[in-house]
Amino acid sequence: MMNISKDISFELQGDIALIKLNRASKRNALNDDLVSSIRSIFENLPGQAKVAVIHGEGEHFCAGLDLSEIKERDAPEGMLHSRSWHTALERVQYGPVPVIAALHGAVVGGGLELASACHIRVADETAFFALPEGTRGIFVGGGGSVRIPKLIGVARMTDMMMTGRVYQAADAERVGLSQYVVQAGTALEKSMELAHRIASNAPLTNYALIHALPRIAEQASDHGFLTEALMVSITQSAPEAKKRVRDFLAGKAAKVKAS
Ligand code: 1HE
Repeated sequence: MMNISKDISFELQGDIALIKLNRASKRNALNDDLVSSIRSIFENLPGQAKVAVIHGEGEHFCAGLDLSEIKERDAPEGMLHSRSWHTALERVQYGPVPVIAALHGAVVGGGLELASACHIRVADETAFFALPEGTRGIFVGGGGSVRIPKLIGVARMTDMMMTGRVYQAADAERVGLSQYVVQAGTALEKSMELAHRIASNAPLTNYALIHALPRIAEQASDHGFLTEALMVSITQSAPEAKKRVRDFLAGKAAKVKAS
């Protein structure tokens, strides 16, 4: 049974799970309740869901950690708090389905950590990305130091945290913080379009992309080649894959088009 906060909403639109941060008055800042709701939603996704899309209500995707909660926290509490984010965002990244983040306005601090746990980031032109932890005298605690360098490299993340550098949407796409940049107000629409496309993939291929690809990237090459061979042999043995290949050979499936 899902136990979710009033500050987040969940609905199933066909086979797409739509999750909305719904705390616009605090710029969707993530308090403990919201973090545990994110965990609960991703642990309890209904079986019909093939893809999830996460977005934010109001002018901003997410202002990051709710700073009002850290005032009195001591070191052991801080440790457990950070670990609770790790667990929740691990459920997002390594859950059953691909997750798309539809971004606009502030994607900062823990908001960027949440976005970086998703598989695809679609930003509209209003989106801006920053890691104000550096200037707040703290550090990333929601897995950002592990995930964000994989998107943009250690040097760019160091710069963001040391100097407070803010990336606007176009530059963010150029450096790899997002994979798409779209017109203001259309990030959700574009995300839904991509979600429908992804939902039509063979489920085992999507699963391999979520679970095998990032792990292969961290394996030594010879292990990676072996894992890859296992994945391709398993995916291609599924009846669905055989049908898709037969359809292509019979001229019944879409060709790859230049645009
Ligand atoms: C908040 C938060 C928050 C807004 N925690 N309350 N993140 C940050 O350091 C980013 C802090 N926030 C901002 O820089 C700005 O709020 C925004 C650029 C996101 C939005 O600006 P704006 O002008 O639209 O809103 P605002 O007037 O600044 O904020 C509206 C309200 O939301 C206000 O509260 P109010 O009661 O006075 O109305 C703000 O205090 C509140 N608010 N952001 C708490 N973050 C796992 S470790 C992760 C570590 C981090 O994420 S650190 C980075 C935190």
